[in-house]
Amino acid sequence: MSGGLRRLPEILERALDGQPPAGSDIATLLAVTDPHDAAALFAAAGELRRRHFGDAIFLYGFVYFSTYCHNECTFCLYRRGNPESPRYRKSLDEVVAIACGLAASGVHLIDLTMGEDPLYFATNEFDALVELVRAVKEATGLPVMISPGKVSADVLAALRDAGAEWYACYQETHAPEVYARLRVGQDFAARAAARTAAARLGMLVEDGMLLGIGETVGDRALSVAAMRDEPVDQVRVMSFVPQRGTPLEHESPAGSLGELVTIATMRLVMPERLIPATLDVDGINGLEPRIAAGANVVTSIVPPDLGLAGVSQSELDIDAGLRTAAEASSRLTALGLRAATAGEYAGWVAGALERRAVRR
Ligand code: SAM
Ligand code: MD0
Ligand code: SF4
Repeated sequence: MSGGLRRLPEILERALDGQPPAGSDIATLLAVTDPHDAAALFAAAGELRRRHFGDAIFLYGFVYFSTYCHNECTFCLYRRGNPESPRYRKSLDEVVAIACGLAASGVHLIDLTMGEDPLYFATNEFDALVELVRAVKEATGLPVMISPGKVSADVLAALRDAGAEWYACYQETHAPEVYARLRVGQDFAARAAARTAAARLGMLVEDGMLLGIGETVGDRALSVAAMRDEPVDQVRVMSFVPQRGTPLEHESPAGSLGELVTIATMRLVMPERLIPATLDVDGINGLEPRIAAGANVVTSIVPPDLGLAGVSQSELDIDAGLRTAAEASSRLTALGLRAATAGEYAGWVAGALERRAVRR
């Protein structure tokens, strides 16, 4: 056992005692690979999740409504010019119908996600997007998250006024030199500033990091600490999944242990924040280990047979009907947990919005 890991029991005990790991202890946790150490880490993370959220898990419906994009992120299937990318753009009526179906299936939030679609970005004209948010909000009555890429504060304010409670925009890595190889040609500080602007406007915000894109454990620790210090309410980690037709196509996929260890570390560092268990990396079989590592939101629930894609797994488990609220709920029950009620999630959002308003 290395010197760092000898400290593990002490770090976990302190975290359970209300002292979140900080400084070099974050990297110590992120470096866990031994199965016994990992099990102890996950148990502590699960206990902290239980204290803050009980046995209730939130469910997010995912609508990737436009896969057109002007950017060239090296990790992404949907980057501009990739002939292998499925391209489609759903109409407002289609999106509303999809969102209503998701709402009826029991999800707690609708995540409206798009590439940086030239339809809006080329003309800097986002009125149609604002109308889309308004229509989905009106038809479902659910909290709405918008994942439009990097947009201006004015656009964010209009999206907020149309009913979007949440803005998701992931930095991927908080190490600028790693970022430069991923989000080629996209300004590092401007992307982070979009999140800050959203928080100042009183929106809830999500940031996220990717694993397996050439980062070190130190870079991962930098991301966890950066997200802790940002005004963000939901913090995500996803393993990079290599995509056909992209510059990183032949990289080897990140093993899943790193993502689980990162979820658990984030739970210890930020016990009260929302942490996704995405179905977009390992499909429905990825739910159980991520929840066991301390996640409390199932994301990337996608209705089957509507021609909708995931992001990192464009097809896995979608048309098989396994990325559904019903399937997620039954997997949660098997873990002794349950899908939250709509009221529980709406209550959490209302409380978070209130805290955000006070901090402004
Ligand atoms: N286009 C918007 C943007 O980039 O902000 C929103 C959607 S984007 C497709 C959502 C996120 O999916 C990215 O920020 C990235 O974290 C994740 N992602 C994309 N491709 C991925 C891949 N191949 N493996 C893992 N995660 C990926
Ligand atoms: C997910 N595939 O929830 C989606 C996506 C965008 N806000 C979320 C990465 O896992
Ligand atoms: Fe476009 Fe988002 Fe993919 Fe980057 S991650 S290429 S911005 S869809």
